[in-house]
Amino acid sequence: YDDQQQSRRRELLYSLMSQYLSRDVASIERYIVDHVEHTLARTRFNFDKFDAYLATALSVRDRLIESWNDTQQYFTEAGVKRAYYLSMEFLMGRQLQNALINLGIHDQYREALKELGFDLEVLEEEEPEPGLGNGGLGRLAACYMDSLATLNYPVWGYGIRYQYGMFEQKIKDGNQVEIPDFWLAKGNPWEMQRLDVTYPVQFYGNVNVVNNKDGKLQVYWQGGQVVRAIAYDIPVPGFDTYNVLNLRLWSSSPPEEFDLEAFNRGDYYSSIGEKQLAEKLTSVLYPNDSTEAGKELRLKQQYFFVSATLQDILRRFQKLQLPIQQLVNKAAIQLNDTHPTIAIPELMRLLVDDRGLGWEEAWELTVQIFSYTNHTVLPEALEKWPVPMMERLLPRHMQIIYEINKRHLEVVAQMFPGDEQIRESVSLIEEGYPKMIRMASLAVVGSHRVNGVAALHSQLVKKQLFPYFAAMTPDKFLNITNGVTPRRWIMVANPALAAVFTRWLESDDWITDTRMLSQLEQFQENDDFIREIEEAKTKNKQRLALKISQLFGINVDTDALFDIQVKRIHEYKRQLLNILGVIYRYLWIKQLDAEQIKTVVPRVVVFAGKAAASYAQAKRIIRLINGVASVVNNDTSIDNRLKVFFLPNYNVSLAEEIIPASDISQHISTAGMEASGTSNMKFVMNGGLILGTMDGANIEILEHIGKENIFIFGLNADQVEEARKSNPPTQLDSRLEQVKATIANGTFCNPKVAEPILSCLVPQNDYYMICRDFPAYLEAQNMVDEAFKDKRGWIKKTIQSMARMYYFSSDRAVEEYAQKIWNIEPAPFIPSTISFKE
Ligand code: T68
Repeated sequence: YDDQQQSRRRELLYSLMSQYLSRDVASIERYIVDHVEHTLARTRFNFDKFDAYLATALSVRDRLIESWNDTQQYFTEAGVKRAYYLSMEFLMGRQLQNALINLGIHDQYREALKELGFDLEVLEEEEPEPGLGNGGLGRLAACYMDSLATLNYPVWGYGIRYQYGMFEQKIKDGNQVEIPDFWLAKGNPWEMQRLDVTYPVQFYGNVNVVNNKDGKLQVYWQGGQVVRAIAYDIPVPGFDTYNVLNLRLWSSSPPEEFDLEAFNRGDYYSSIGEKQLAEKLTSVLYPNDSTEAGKELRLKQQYFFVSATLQDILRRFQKLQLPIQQLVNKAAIQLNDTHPTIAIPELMRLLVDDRGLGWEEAWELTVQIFSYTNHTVLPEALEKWPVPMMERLLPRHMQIIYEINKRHLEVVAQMFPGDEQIRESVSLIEEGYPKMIRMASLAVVGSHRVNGVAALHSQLVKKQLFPYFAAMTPDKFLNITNGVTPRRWIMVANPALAAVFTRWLESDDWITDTRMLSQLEQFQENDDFIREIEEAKTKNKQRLALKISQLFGINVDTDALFDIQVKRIHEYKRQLLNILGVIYRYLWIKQLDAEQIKTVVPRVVVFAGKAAASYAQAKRIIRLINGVASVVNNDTSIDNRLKVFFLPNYNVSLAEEIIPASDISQHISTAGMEASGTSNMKFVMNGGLILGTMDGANIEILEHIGKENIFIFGLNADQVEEARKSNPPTQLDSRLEQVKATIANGTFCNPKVAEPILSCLVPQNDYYMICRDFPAYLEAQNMVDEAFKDKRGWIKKTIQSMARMYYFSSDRAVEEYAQKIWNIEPAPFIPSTISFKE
C-alpha cells in the first residue's frame, strides 16, 4: 500500500466502527436478539431461559471488549508501569449482574429483557458460578481485581483456567458428598480464547553447561516434556469508569508438534496418550488441604502458570525495546501466597541463562520486581517441596535455588556468625529425608516487600514465622489489612440496603468512596431511617427464609435472631464450638417451663461451608451439625425457639444471599490462627453484628466500629500461646460435660462418628482451646440475646457499625499495594480525550 491507500484504509476501518455500542433499551434488545440468531444459531421466536442468559451475557461481553481494547491500547501507548497479580485462585463469582451494575446499564437491560419476555433477575440465576478457588484467598483476588479496575490501576491478573473448580457439596444422610464441578459444560460467555497467545512450558530434562566461544559458561536446559499454555482472557470491568482490566487464565494443551516420533512410528495411540497427559495439567483445582501436600501435579501447575505468565510479561516488555534493566520500571509482580513462588528462580533463569545477565544484577532486579503476600501462619499450611522432586521436574531451578540459598546463607553468617541454629532455621532447604525446599522462605528472600493481611497477622508473620528474616531486613515487612469490594458485597448482594444508603446520602458516590457512609451516623435516631434500615434487613431475611423453606420444607420466623457461620470447615475456625453452644442452648430450653420458654429469644442458626474431601475431622463436624439440626428442628417441645440448618454448597452466590440476612455472624477462630477473615467485613457492612475472638481483622473492626458494637470473647493470641505452654486445667466446665454426654449417648449421630470429636474435648487435648473458651462463649451468646431484645438499641449498633466500616473497602487496600509495594499510578482512559472511537 502507498501512503494514500493506507490512509484511506484507516478512514474506512474507523468509519466502520466509529461508534460505541448504544445504551438505549431498543438497541440493547437488538444486540441480544442478534446473538440469539447469529451466535447461538437459535431463532428469536423460540429460545429458552438459558439461551436468553447466554445471548445477554454475550451482548455485555461485546461492550466489555470495546473498553478492554481501548484500555489496553491506552496503557501501552502511555507506557505505564503495570502490576501483575499472580494467583492460583480467582473466585470471581457470577459476572452478569456485576458487569451490568459496574457498567451502569442494569436498568436498561432489565427493561429490554422485560420487553423480550424475560426477567433479568431470573436470567442472572442461570449463570453457573466458576468455582476457581478454595475460599478467602481466591475471593480476595477477585475483590482486588474489581477495585483495581474501578481505581484505574494498570494491573493484570494471571491464573489457571481449571476445568474442574471447587467440588459441588451435597449432603446425604448428614454427610458431605463431593460432586465434580465441570463448570464449563454449557460454555463460558465471559472468556475469550486466545489461540494466538500461547507459550511452550518445559518440564524434566537435563542441564548442560557449555563453554562458549567468548569463554563464558552457557547453561542449556534440554529435553524432557513440553506442554503448551493457551491464554483465556476475562474482562474485568470497574465501576463508573471506562477502564476494563484483564484476567488471563492459562489452559494446558499438547504442543502443536506433540510426540511426532511416536506418531511417525505409527504409534498413534501413545501419541494421543501424551496429549491427554498435557491436558490433565490444568484440569482440577487442588483443595487447601495438608493431606494433598507434595503432589507433583500441583507443582507442575504452579510452574506451568508461572512460566507462561513470565513469558507473556517479558514479551510485552520486549515490545518497548528498552534495556532489560528497565523491567523494574515497567513491571511489578505480586505473589498471592507462596503458590507462584517458583517465579523467582524462573525469572533468574530467564535473566541469567537466556539474557546473559550477571547473577548479582539479575538478583537485584528480581528482588525489586517481586513481592509476596502471606495468608497463613499455620505451620502445616506452609508450602514445602521435596528436593528430589524439584530436581527431577525442574533441574535448572533446583540449581538456581541452591545458588540463591548459598548467597543468602553467606549474608546470614555475617549477621549471626557461628550460630548454627539460626543458619538451620533460615536456610531455604530443610534438612531431612527427603530434604525440603521452604517456599515461604524463598518468597521472602526473593521479594522486596512481604505483607501480612491484618495487623495482628503481620505481627505474627514477623515474630513467629520469620523472626530472623525480620531482623535482617526489617523494612521488607509490612501490613496491608484485607478489604472487600462494596460493589459486589453491597450493591450486588444487597440492593435493598444500597437503595437506602443512596436515598439518605442523596448520592451514590459512597459506592466508590465508602468514607461517605460515615455520614449515615447522623440519622441513627431518625425514625424513618431506622424503619428503612429495618425493612431492608427484613427483606433479606425473608429471601433467606424462602431459600430455607425450599431446601428443608421448614418455615422460619424472620423476627428470630439469624445467627450465621459460613466459611470453610476447619478445626481452627471452630464450627465445633458453635455447635456445642447450640446443643447447650437446646438442652437449656428443654428444661424450661412453658412460661419461661416464651421469654427465650428465638434463633435461626445457619451453617455453611465445605470440608476438604480428605479432612476427616471436618467432615465429622458437618455430620454432627446435621445430626443436631434434625433433632432440634423436629422437637416440637421447644416452641420453635431454635432452628439449625446446614446449607449445602457454600459459594460466592450463596454468600450473596446469606450475608445480607444476618443479625449476628460468628468469626470465632482460636486467636492467632485466622490471618484476617474477610466475610467478617462483609457481614458488618450489611448491617450484621459480629460475635468473635480477638483474631485476624476482628481486632481492627473493633477499633473502627467501637467495642460497644461487637461481641468479643475468649483468650487472645498471647493467652493462647501461654495456655499451650502451661499445664491444662484439671476440670471441664460442667455445661460442656453435659453437652459431651448428650453427644456420647448418640442423641445426634452415631457415637462412632462422635468419638474422635469428643476425644479432642478434654483439657489435655485442647489445641484449639474449645474447652477453655467454652464458658466465655456461652456468656457472650447470652449478651447477644440481651442486646437483641432491645430492638432500637440493636439497630443503632448496626447503623454505627455500617457507618464506620469504610476502612475495609478493597479500594483502600489496593491503593496501599499500589503505593507501598508496586509504585504504580492510576491510568484512566477517557474516551473523549484520546478517542479511539466516538
Ligand atoms: C485465607 N487463606 C485466610 N487459603 O485463611 C484468611 N490455602 O484468614 C484470609 O482472610 C484470606 O486468606 C485472605 O487473605 C485461604 O483462603 C486458601 O484458600 C488456600 C488455598 C490453597 C492452598 C492453601
